[in-house]
Amino acid sequence: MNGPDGLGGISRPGRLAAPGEGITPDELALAARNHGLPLEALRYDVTPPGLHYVLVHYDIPDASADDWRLAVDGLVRTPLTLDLAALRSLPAVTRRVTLECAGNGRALLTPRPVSQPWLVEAVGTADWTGVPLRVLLDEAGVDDGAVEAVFTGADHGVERGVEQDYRRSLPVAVAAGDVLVAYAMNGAPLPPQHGYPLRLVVPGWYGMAHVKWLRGITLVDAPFDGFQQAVAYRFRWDADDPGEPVTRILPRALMIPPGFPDFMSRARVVRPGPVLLEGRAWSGYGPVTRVDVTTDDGATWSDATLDPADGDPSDGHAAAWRHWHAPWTAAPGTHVLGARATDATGRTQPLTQPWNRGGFANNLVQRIPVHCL
Ligand SMILES: Nc1nc2c(c(=O)[nH]1)N[C@H]1C(S)=C(S)[C@@H](COP(=O)(O)O)O[C@H]1N2
Ligand SMILES: [Mo]
Repeated sequence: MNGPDGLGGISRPGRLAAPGEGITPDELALAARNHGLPLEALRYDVTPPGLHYVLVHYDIPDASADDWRLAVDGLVRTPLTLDLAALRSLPAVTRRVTLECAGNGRALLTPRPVSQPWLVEAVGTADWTGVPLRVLLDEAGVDDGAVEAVFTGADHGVERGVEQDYRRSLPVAVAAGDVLVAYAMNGAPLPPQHGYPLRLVVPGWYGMAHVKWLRGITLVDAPFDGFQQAVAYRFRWDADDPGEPVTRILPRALMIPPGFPDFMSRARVVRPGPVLLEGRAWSGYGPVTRVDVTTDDGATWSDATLDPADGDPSDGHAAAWRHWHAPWTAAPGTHVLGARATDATGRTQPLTQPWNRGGFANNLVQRIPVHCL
């Protein structure tokens, strides 16, 4: 079916859903490809294979580790071309990192930005193994004039009329910090959907920065103005606003929905008596220092107990989620549960939706209706 552009709608601009407009077939197709974390899987410190959320803009490329090459070029003294064997021969590090899509929460917004319709489940935690990016940058020798590193994936597509390879940049100072070029996830080669054979991992940053199927790193002397940097992933309030870039992950707590679900509505059923409320909390700005829990839809809040931070704390960076728990005694009736994370910088979760046109970084407190029977 051809749209007004004569190309089946491939150059349609981004849009907001009309009042009362349900999820469209296009959004359903995206949701079927890009799945979330089943919330009961919040029970695992490290998300088991296949349960980590997935977000792929175009197609998963056909890739083979045997002939994969990573080029490091642009403003460097010695351009490099590395194969997987060369990368594996360098000292490896493993980091436990919680990854979250910047669009998490989008489908709950009013009006709804029409795109991948996440509710709250676009998150997962993995142990990523690879080479610190700074090792490769040191080996190549970054020129003083370089301001950003541009990362290119092997996937190709068209988005709002712009044909492109998936590309994102980081300022050189960020790239030379805590960033990994990873070839393993949870001790095994990356699965195809998570970037096989090579991806970037940028602890603390929303998912769009973690370029998968990484084939090129180019040092440039001006801020990168590619689509995924200058058009997408910006906080805008109207279509003409140049906006601010989306960067680090805002705090969020999620609760494992207690009891058992109704098949269609996923409303929860619990029995009267003690119920352990538990979940995970994370922030890309610093350690989560507090989680508050409500069982009366935000009328009152009480402190949950935080377990020690997970993963490797050696660099003091809060890269993985923390487990939390709180006791509750369920009484017959309907209750709305929620949890609210606060981090060491004082950032916390809003109680009313933080709307923007792309539906990014919507860390509104999760609401879980529960029927106690
Ligand atoms: N090359 C490439 N890298 C990419 C993407 C992509 O479409 N292509 N999607 C990005 C987005 S928006 C997210 S949220 C994360 C998702 O990573 P995951 O699928 O491993 O969870 O990958 C990022 N890296
Ligand atoms: Mo994303």
